[in-house]
Amino acid sequence: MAIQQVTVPDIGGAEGAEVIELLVKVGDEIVLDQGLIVLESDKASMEIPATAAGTIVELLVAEGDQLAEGAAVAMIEVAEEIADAALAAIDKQASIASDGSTLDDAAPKQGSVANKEVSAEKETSVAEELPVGSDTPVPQVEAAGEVYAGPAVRKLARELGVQLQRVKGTGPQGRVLKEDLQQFVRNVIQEPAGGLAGGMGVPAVPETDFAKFGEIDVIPRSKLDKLTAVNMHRSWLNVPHVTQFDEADISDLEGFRAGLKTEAEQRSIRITPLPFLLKACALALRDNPKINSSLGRNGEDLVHKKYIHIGVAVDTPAGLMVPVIRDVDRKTIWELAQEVTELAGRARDRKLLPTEMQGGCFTISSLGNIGGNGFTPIVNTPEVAILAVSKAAIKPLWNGTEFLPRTMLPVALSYDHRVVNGGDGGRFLTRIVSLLGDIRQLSL
Ligand code: CAO
Repeated sequence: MAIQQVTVPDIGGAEGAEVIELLVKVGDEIVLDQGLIVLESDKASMEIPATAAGTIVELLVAEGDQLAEGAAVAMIEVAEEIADAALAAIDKQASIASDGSTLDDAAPKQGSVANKEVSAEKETSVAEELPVGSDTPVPQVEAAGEVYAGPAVRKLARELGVQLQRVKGTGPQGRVLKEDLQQFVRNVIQEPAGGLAGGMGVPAVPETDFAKFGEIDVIPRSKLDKLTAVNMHRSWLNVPHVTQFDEADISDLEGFRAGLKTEAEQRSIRITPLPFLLKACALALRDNPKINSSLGRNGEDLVHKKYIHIGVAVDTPAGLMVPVIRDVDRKTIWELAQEVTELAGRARDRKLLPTEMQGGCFTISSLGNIGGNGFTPIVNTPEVAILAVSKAAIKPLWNGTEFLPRTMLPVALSYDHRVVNGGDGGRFLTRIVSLLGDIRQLSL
């Protein structure tokens, strides 16, 4: 029987990801690609799949561990028929290895790297302390001295000048998480500072004892939900938002889409209005480069991007995720439809890589299948604009002589008013509406 070690694959440059769930235990029989553990990084949660079918003989990680690429996850006793093929492959690799090492030699090396990373986390912080007034209340610290925190958190603490001992950790064994650090800084910022006239700042919402008013359940929020909250709050506080509304007449587009039904079935592709929206946004972004930009150097520069990558907000049981579709302007409607379905599916199965959620220039948030006739989305910084799409409805439209029943799609564009002026926003949204209203322009 061959034993195979499963390690963490390339997780897209994430500095470390936390084990949030063990999906198997020692003795479990597993199939190829079956999820073994769930990792959660700052950007995504993902399952690490089995690289062979067989039996789990050893699990090398526990919930709360921080893992990097190459860290050992589990040992699998490979099922017999696969083992023969695997052994043949190992023999072949061993015979061509120039330094004479075999796969068995490599396994402990990977394990020792992972172990080193874990033990390195348990060290005393020497970071400088945040300059807080002596009368500023500070969250309670469980224990002085040693602090449990991952390398990414330590790095952030150093950058912010926060002494980690002062931060209350809410992770396993009191480990300090990134959100704890962010909450600590938020608390400090929100406290009335003696130096500011009138104690200006964002007043904290007072704690409420809800149990006083009736029965309650307290449910810990998922890491993804908490990260989304931090991102939303940061965008909301940093970006002066303006939201502009319009309606696109998509009657012809809907007719065209209905006509694609048979071909879509043959191609096994589900075609919704979303790929057309992606295409319209890509063309409008190409014509309005200011919307396809980000602020650089703290507002000193505007970074124009020559690529058009668009994020699509996906509602998943674990929380909101925004996979990014690359080079939307260069893809066909069929390609876009297929990619949206594939990425949304993997987002819901927690199989997206962090790199698949990076590099977006613009975001579409569609609640079209849910309902509502409009909402004001929050800009997904460092992007400068986002499009909200609501449910299409048939409405009477005056054509100059009579009212005609037309399918109208409500759209709303929120933009960062530091970068995008009303005129820019208006032109951009009008272009999207015009493209959606004229399927010929969209396909050119
Ligand atoms: N008006 C009317 N019907 C619409 C529509 C719209 N604007 N958009 C989609 N539909 C229809 C689709 O055509 C489909 O029906 P048919 O199969 O009969 O054609 C049905 O609604 C279901 O669509 P869908 O939601 O499965 O697919 P989609 O391509 O429209 O959207 C995705 C994919 C991933 C964007 C969506 O499933 C999703 O997760 N939306 C939520 C995004 C979100 O949470 N935004 C808020 C973020 S801020 O909190």
